[in-house]
Amino acid sequence: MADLDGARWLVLDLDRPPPGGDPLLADARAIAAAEPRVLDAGWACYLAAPLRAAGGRRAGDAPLDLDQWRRRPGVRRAWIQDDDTILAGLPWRDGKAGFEAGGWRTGRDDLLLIAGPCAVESREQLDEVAAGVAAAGARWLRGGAWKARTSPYDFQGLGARALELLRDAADRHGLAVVTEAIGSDELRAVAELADVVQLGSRNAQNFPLLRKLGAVGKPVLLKRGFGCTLRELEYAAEYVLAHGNPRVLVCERGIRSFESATRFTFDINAVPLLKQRVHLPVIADPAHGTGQAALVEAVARAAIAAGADGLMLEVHPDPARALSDGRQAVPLRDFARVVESLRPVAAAVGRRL
Ligand SMILES: [Mn+2]
Repeated sequence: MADLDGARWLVLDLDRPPPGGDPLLADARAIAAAEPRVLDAGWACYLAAPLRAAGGRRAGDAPLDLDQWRRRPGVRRAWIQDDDTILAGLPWRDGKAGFEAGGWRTGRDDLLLIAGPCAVESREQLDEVAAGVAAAGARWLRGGAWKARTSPYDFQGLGARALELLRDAADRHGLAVVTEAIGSDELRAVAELADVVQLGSRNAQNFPLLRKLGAVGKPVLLKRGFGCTLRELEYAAEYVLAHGNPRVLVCERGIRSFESATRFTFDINAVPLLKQRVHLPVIADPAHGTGQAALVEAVARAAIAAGADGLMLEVHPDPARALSDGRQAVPLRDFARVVESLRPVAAAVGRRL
């Protein structure tokens, strides 16, 4: 977490498209040169344009004439902000359209349902799951190609072959593909075949990878690290946004607590808190958040009631034989019933599923 040290940002939302080269920096320098008092006064100056950001900051709290900045050519809006979530924070969204990710449009009433096995195990397994979850209303097919497993002797995933299977099954059943890139090597392949790139909980603060996700050209689903604060999740999102990718979704997937009755503790607080702090879609993962299939439905309902924009569920045709995370997988034969049970909750909070 950044040490704010009393520093504050002057955020300038520039509405002129940058003209090439490193134009934002040029803009920043031009404006700073024209307004030396601002820097002399110890004010941090952060100049941001759509998808690009540059600047520096210094501690200080001299009074600042915001109106003077708002009158400058090319400056659409100007405001002062204390924290570093400049592009992820709510003020940045104002007046900007949402985005499209895997056929789903953010900022609307319809909830995003993501479902699939923890890991891609075979063509047959994946095809059966894809058909079942598509029929029940899922839009994205999940499934691990490379798995970041705790033990080196656990199933590590089918790798590149799984990506092809995902693409094929998703295309046949009208789904989009979201799958995890566990490292830089895998990222290239995932970005090519998947519709949405997932960053896993164990990589939540892998800053080199977060920077690369900024340039990946596909939407990114960021899972919260199970040992990360919400502020750290917000900053992970800010990394991706600041490195050029405006399409970021954040996912609460449970944190490690003293409680041992469940695998992780789903942090229901995270859902409304993130909605109040960032403009990014908030997805809930009650499978990893509980680790128990019998709890998934209830926690999924709670997450929708709390304001989640989507759910990610693990589904398996035969959980007892799953190669990973079988205990938290909803059996495929139960999936449609589980989704049905969520619909009244969604309707009660003005959402559609
Ligand atoms: Mn899993």
